[in-house]
Amino acid sequence: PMGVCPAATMSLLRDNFTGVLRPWARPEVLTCTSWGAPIIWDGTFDPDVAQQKAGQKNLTIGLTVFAIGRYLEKYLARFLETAEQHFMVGQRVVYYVFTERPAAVPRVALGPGRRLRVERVARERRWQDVCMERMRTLHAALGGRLGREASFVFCMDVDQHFSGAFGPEALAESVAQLHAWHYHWPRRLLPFERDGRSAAALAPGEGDFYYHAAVFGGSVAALRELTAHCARGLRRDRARGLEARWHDESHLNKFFWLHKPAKVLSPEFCWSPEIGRRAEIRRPRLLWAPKEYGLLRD
Ligand code: 2GW
Ligand code: MN
Repeated sequence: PMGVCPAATMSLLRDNFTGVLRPWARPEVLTCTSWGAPIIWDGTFDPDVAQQKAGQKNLTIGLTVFAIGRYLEKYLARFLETAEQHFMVGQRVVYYVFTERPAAVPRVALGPGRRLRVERVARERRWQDVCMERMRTLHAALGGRLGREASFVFCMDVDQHFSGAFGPEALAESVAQLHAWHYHWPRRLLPFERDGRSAAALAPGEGDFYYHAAVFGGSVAALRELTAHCARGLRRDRARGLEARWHDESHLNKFFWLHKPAKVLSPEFCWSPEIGRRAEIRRPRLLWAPKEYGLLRD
């Protein structure tokens, strides 16, 4: 079956960060990539062992989120409250909220070992620029205090909430999220940027998976590279009057094509309830809020 890994890959998997993976526990899905990175599905790891191992390393895990304009009132409180219940419980966590209105950030009760920092950013006029500016802002933050206090960081969209444990099984040098709408599509139909003039372009036949920019993570060093790459590509495209099909997400997909992620998260980690039930989606960890583009994208 397609989910079974070759022996060489299996030994790579055993050496993986958590060292607790059971890829054979989900024979009906793909549990490793062609380059030997584990694809994390529910049941392929032991959350208790992952937590215990991460605890021994005494990590600080960063979680960054942008909440600009109406997205602050609409999504931030629930995102943070549910992160308190589910994100890296038992580890040291530092939230970084980027907003143009620090005073409006809701006061969320934080568990022990968990802190929240608020960073002021300028508000971009176009919504596309709100999304794209994140790469440059993250790059700067990773080179500053965030980079000094965290060892691993996850960068997420705010228009979603946690609905299940999102723990240290998701940590690795670099982590990409399979896009819930596209994980079972044929590769040639994936919505990569195909315009060869764009820095984000992938040629026909290129592209492993379509990754979702709502969740990506990794070590500070890896994320410094990722954000630099994406910010550079966005800047080059803009200088040529181009904008990639899915904005920063297109550039993220180009980066992960060139620099393969060390770990891939199944769509269970960031699921869209609008898709409906799927047998292979056992326990979603994050759920997207319904899209209200008509209301919010003006
Ligand atoms: C973005 C688009 C239209 C209207 C508003 C905004 C907006 C985004 C905003 O007004 N304020 C704000 O804080 N944001 C932040 O950018 C927020 O963290 C949000 O979750 C993130 C991405 O925007 P979002 O969630 O509306 O876009 P999605 O869910 O369609 O995102 C995918 O595609 C984007 C590029 O078009 C990004 O790559 C994103 O990471 C993807 O998940
Ligand atoms: Mn989103």
